[in-house]
Amino acid sequence: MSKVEQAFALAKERYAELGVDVDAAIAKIEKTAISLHCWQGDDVGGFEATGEGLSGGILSTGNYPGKARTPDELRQDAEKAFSLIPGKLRFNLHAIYLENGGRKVDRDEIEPCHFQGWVDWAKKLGIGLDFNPTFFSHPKAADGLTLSHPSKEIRDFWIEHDKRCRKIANFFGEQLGTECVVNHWTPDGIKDTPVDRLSPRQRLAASYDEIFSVKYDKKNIRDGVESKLFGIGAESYTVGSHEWCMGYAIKNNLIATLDAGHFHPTECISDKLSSISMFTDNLLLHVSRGVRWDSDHVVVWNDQMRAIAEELVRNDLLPRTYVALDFFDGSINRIMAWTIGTRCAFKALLCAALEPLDELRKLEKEFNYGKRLALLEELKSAPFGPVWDYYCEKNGAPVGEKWIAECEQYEKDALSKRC
Ligand code: RNT
Ligand code: ZN
Repeated sequence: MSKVEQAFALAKERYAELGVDVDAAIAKIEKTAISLHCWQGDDVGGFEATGEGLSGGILSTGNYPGKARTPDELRQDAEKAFSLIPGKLRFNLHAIYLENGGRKVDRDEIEPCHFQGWVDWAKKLGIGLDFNPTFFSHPKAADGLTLSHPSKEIRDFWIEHDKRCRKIANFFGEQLGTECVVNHWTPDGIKDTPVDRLSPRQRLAASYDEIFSVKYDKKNIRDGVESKLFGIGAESYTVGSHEWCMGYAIKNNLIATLDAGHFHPTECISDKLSSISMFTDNLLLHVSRGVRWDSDHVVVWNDQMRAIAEELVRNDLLPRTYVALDFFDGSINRIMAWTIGTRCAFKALLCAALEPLDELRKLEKEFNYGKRLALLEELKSAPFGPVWDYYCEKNGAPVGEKWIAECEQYEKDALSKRC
């Protein structure tokens, strides 16, 4: 027996004393996929090569060397991250990550063929792909409005873009045999207090109505609309607010995407999951970490991450939740960023699955809140580490800090050669 297995055996005994079936918990998390976002690999740059900088009220800061400059580099980097992460993964693309063969292909011209390279790669790895229309970093988004713009011409341009994105997503679903989750996020908003908060929201609804009037098989594509509180340069008004997106999603049988950084700083998405789960079939999460604002810091295993994971497990929401990540830190090694964030997300899920739920529920029902609190606190020092190590080993990923050296080696061998 290896040291990892020995420690695991003892930990398993201890959890059994607490009434927890460790093997069942591991099996549950092994079924859960996390969608790794491509955009951490190159600071939301994409491959349109138009020279347009990142806009839309989001910001990637930092200039750490070695970012991916081509689709091949991004794929190679992602594969490195995959090898360091234990668990089932998907890959989440944005429309700007097309392969245009050096020819300008505008957003209203993209086709499935521009993503064939990604599909081939996903097939090779046996993973699913998710997708996002890109409503930012484009001259036609310069007013801060896209699908809700007062000009019909601009709205039509973006409607066409999104329709094409859904067609591409449907192609992904068909090709890969797993539904492609499309997240629709528009940066639409206004810097200073608007006098008309209603018309842009009505226009946004009319635009989405047209986009979603094209029906696809749900086996291939699922659609979520992502809300937001505010963005840089759109501090006073966001067209697709939480109420708007939740209302639109519920009314139209879509998914309301919840990004952990898109609410008031003391508001947590964990508390929203049980409520929304009653009114939509599925949930789509953008697991992120806001620091003071929607800063998209790398996800860590903090209280918020723990609470999100606990809510998903306690309410048995994992089977109908699409877990995607959304952070972009350009100030550190980007493969480390991916690996830290995704390992933490899996870690949080596994830890949440190790609760004696029946017992805790029973205590709560009996109003025995003292014992409930006592047990929850004791659980915090239960031997989770050995279970996590075993889970990593079982799923072919490095145990403990060993992955860091692998990342450093990759930086030496590959990243440092990019200048
Ligand atoms: C922006 C949204 C959105 C983006 C990605 C790149 O605030 O969170 O999801 O981060 O589409
Ligand atoms: Zn997001």
